[in-house]
Amino acid sequence: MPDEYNKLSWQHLSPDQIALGLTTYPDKLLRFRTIWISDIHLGTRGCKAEFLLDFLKHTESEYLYLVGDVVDGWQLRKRWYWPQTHNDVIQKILRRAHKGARVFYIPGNHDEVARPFCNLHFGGVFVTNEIVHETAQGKRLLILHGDQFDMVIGCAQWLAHLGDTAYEALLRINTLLNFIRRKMGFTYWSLSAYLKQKVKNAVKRMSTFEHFIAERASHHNVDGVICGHIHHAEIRVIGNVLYCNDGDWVESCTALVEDFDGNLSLIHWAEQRQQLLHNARDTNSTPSFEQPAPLQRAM
Ligand SMILES: [Mn+2]
Repeated sequence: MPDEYNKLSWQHLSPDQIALGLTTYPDKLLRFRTIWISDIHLGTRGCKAEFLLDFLKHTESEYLYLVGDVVDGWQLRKRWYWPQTHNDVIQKILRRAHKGARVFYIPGNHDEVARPFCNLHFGGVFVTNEIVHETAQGKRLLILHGDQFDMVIGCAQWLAHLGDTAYEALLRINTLLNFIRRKMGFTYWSLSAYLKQKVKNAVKRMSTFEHFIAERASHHNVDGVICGHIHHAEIRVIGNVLYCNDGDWVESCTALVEDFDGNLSLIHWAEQRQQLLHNARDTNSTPSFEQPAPLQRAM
């Protein structure tokens, strides 16, 4: 069954197929010191809530950071879409906070309605615009959503996600287009060159975004920065700053995690799930980290 799950193109799974894949390894649990997730876009059809629920079911952490765009207020305002699974995601997160995990919520641009509630607690979830996390190695990481740097991104972002197949198809369309243009007496116009330029610009903008954020972090006297927003998971060093992006749960189903030694890594849940759970401990084994000490009562 695990192999079958791996072979499936998970973006086009039917609910039955999802159930098939996700019922494997019911008792396995991955433990981390910290988990960062963002760009969940609850309230949209694109949201991969089943995969996120599965991820939440099989993971545990002392700290959980929700790095923005958890709920897509823009889409919900246009058309109400709120299936049970989206409710379950919220419930699971709140339950974590209830069970003692330190949960932080950094609103993004799609859930900017939550921004006025910064510096307040809701059901054990602390809402904040920016926060610094200290890893087990003592590294200080600034966490923000990242839309503050939107002016450097522009609108042709989707072009950067075009795969090779799509690009090949465009080349063929271009040939056909110019055949017609020639017949009609027009001059050659390269659609592919035009789009290639657009893609190049989009990629350039993305890297400008990353550099902007890294720059910002270097002014904050921190070792690194963690953000979301551009739906592109990554860990890399820019200048003398560690740049981390936790990706999204619309396309890539990615999370950033910190282990108990303070090492950061990215998890591509759909691809790595089977392997990770195969190597994981059973749910019932002893926790690998100390629960926060209960409050001492003065005698
Ligand atoms: Mn965003």
